Amino acid sequence: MGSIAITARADTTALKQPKELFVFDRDENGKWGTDAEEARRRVPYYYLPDLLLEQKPDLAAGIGTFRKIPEELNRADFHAFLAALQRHEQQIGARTKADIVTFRGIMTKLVTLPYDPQPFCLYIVPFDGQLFIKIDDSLQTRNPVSEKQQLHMDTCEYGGYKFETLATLPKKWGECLRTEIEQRHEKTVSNYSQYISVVRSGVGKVKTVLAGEVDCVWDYLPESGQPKHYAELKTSRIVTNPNQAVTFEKKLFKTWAQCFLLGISKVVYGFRNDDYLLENVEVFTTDEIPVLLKENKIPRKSAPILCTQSLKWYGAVLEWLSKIDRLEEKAFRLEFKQGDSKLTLSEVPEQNETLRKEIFPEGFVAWRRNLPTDV
Ligand code: 0WD
Ligand code: CA
Repeated sequence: MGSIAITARADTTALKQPKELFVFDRDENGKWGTDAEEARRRVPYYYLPDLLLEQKPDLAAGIGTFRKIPEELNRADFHAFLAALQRHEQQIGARTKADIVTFRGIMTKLVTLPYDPQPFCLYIVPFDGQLFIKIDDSLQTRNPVSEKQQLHMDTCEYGGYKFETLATLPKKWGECLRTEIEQRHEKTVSNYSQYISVVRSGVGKVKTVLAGEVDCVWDYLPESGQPKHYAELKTSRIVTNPNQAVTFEKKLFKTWAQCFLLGISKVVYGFRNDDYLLENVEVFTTDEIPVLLKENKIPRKSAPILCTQSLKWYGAVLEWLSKIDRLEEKAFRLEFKQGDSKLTLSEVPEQNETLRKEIFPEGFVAWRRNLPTDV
């Protein structure tokens, strides 16, 4: 049906400052809710005193008791998202203005493509004049790895959540019990609960509504949510040679895209050694990362990562996607194959019905159909 070369660039990098529309969350039992106030009461707050760091905490400690949500319950869940969107629209009495509605992680894949060309398969489903974009969950397979490598990957995954547990409080500092602050290293690590922020942003004329997971509040949470008060937490191996520096740059670039898309202003990296002990912590502002990447003088084989190039590409892709016919209820596949120099768009009529069931809850369809089109 069509394609876009990955060398395509828009003239402008003018992105609208992301504005949070509402939030929702998943609780410790894995149950999604639509109540924004409840989610705001349960969002974690960043708090990592130097004293804790001086003890070089073990990020692998307690791995045997990890409360890990089963993979099949941890997919990007459109039903949960659209149920929350419906509740928000009912409260304000209007449809959310948007050209594209999707998850932030999907847009991260698009933004980072020029410097990290990983294959993906997305589905684009027009409904009510808007494009809903979903990832093909069945393709989220992993390459086979050795037992040792798997153990290392599992430990790193656990270590990331352990770092979150050590670096955040379950509520504001002043509302925490002393034990909640001081006994965090003994707390069971879990990835059941999740706080999701839904923001409106866009490039040029294309308006996007993105839902993305947020780790914690950086300082305080204003009445009307401004995503600049959030922080993203990450862990990485300490950087001790140029090769590791190049690897870390790529991670930092992906983290920049992830945060930039939601308007999150702080990134906190916890650096661990080969024994999974936390050695130090560094805070980056999202805005400074493009400068760091551009000016970092390390020996490298490839060209430095330029975030502006990524944004011009993102602008070109969104503009191209926004031209898809949204009036007819068709279904499309947007694919990037390994080694390709373009994204291809094709119609997938045979998947139309299944995709619509996967994406749209009945209540949302009924709600939108009953809304007058001019509000
Ligand atoms: O394949 C899955 N199970 C995925 C689930 C892939 C992508 C997203 N998700 C879920 C998330 O858990 C969340 O509920 O979708 C929702 C929205 O996600 P998003 O913000 O659009 O996702 P993204 O930006 O890709 O990732 C944000 C966080 C990750 O944080 P880190 O710091 O690791 O980037 O979502 C989690 C993870 O905590 N997450 C995953 N958890 C388990 N398996 C995965 C995954 N494959 N991908 C992201
Ligand atoms: Ca994180």
